Amino acid sequence: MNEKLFEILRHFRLQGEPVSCEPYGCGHINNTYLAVTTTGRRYILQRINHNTFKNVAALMENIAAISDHLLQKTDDPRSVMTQIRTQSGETYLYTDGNYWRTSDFVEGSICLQLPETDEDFYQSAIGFGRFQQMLSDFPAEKLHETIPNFHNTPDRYRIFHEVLARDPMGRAAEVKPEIDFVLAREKEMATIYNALKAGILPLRVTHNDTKLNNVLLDAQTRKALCVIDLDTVMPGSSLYDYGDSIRFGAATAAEDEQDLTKMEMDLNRFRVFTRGYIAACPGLTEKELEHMPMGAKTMTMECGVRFLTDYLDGDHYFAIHREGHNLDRARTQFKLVRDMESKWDEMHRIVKEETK
Ligand code: ADP
Ligand code: GN1
Ligand code: MG
Repeated sequence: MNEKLFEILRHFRLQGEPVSCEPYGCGHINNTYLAVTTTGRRYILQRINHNTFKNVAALMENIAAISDHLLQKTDDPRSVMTQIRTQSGETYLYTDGNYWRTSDFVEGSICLQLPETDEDFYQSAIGFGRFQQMLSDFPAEKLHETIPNFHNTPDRYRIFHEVLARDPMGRAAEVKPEIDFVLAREKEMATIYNALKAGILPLRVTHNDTKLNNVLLDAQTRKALCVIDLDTVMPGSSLYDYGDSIRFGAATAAEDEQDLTKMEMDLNRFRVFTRGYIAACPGLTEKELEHMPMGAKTMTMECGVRFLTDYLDGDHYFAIHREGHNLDRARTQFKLVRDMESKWDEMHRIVKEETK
């Protein structure tokens, strides 16, 4: 196995010869490895999931354009991911039916699965907020849509209905309470999509996958350092980024926690992230601010719907590490949605307080 990975690594312009290459990180989509060479340099090697990303060339063009844009706005090269080219100058390698890319490992950084302190979460808000702000003058027409309808929540529901009707694994009967939970909120979950379509919310260039583990913090200062996982950067709503961060980082337990009594949305974390995001994105409109709680709820619900759909469909999309993994993930999201519903007025009050 390692020899195969070394062979792939040798296609890239690395400093030194590869000496190790091991699976790394907690992503659900790509296969990620940490590679080390004889010089001690470290690299991230990824097999790009081309089931998810159908057009890898377009995807890599997006990443190159975004990184160039960001690089022009910073003096710190560690704050932007650096892709390593292949010996022939390409941004990715296609071999044996797979697509591979390599980037510098961002040294002296940490990547968290849950915030350890409020300040960590605040810094992630600064990181993602600043990223959004820096892309506010990026020409959106240059971007390819890497996953069409990615945060089109009504379309996620449409797919859910389709899979439910087929029920290919015969799993629907055992998850009736979850299905009912999803269906009861279908109409409300179109709010953000409709507001965006009607022009009430502005279309921006957004990251669209703002989990805490997609932003690196500086290990020494613990300040926001570098936004990673740029595969889904596309035109979207700031509420997608804000909401997805709340979904993941304001949660009191891991995304796949099986003990649901541990899962809540922490209002203090909600406040801290809201404060950081508003500080880093001074251009947010009144309508965007007003819709923040709905953004958090919608992104959480949408993610739960996607996990449940994948469970019903036989787990083809999200990598699973145990039986029922996607169902566990769906359940944590629904528990979070329920908790947000019980804290709804407070969420609105907090946004108002942080806007003043
Ligand atoms: P996925 O799309 O599967 O989530 P990511 O690009 O997010 O893949 O990478 C998975 C994990 O690998 C990240 O959460 C992070 O821990 C780590 N990682 C990725 N790129 C880098 C990098 N350039 N430097 C340091 N760590 C990285
Ligand atoms: C996936 O790639 P990763 O693990 O950062 C997914 C997100 C989901 C998330 C749930 C391209 O993110 O949309 O919110 O899992 N990414 C893609 O953990 O589908
Ligand atoms: Mg990721």
